[in-house]
Amino acid sequence: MPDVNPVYDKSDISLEREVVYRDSITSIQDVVETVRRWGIVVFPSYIKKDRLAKLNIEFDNLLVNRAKLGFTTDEYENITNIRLKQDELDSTTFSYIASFFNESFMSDVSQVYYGADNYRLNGEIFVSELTETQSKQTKPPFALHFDKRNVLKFFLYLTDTDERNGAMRALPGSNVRNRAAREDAMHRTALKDIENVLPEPLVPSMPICGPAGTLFIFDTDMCHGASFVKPGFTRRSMRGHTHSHEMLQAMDAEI
Ligand SMILES: O=C(O)CCC(=O)C(=O)O
Ligand SMILES: [Fe+2]
Repeated sequence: MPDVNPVYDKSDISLEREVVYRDSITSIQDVVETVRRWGIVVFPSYIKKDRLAKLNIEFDNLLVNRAKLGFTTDEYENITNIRLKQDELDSTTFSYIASFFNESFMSDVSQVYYGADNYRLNGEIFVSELTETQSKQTKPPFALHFDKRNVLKFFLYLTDTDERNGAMRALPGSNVRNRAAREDAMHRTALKDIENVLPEPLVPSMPICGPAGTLFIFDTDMCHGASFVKPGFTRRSMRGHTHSHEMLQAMDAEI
């Protein structure tokens, strides 16, 4: 059983699009307040076509050359996930990725979210391609879950994304109670042993859909999980992982 009670109070959660989607970039305060309250904020078409095209070229370069580049790569269940370390990334060859994940918008958000000097901005960048999901998946990243190790994620879709090609599903508002449950579990259990998978369909969710260039910012205490990818479809994405120093220390202590 998960460490968290799967029955959420209706007044704590919302599946209304308007609650978390924004038509244009809003203030840092709105972003931080929305992520604190609902766990996620979504900016469809955050980046424009020309910049998106450059990011896609760098994405292809990473995928093709992944064996030579020296980063850890996970390949399973039709997922290819390259785990970039920002401080080891060649910022000349991959200049668009490096500058995207260093934007002042992201550091301004992180600074207010975690407090000045209490975070590492996008220390890891995961570059992922999902193709057809072969069989029923019952584990993260597909199963609805919260992350055992809490992170603020800057998640960018490089392809138009909906439920057919793996849109991330989310339960806005579930972060508040999950956070309490996770922090409580952290005191009793090793991080790796925290029970973090939620039962579906008892726990509902909404797909986070958007055109290529959509950015969403989410706190991984919110219930989330990828949709299955249908035959012939692909999802490409990149996400920056911004940890608090406290979480980085807890992760170091694990090793
Ligand atoms: O790929 C997805 O849609 C889910 C990813 C996930 O679980 C995460 O970023 O923590
Ligand atoms: Fe996750």
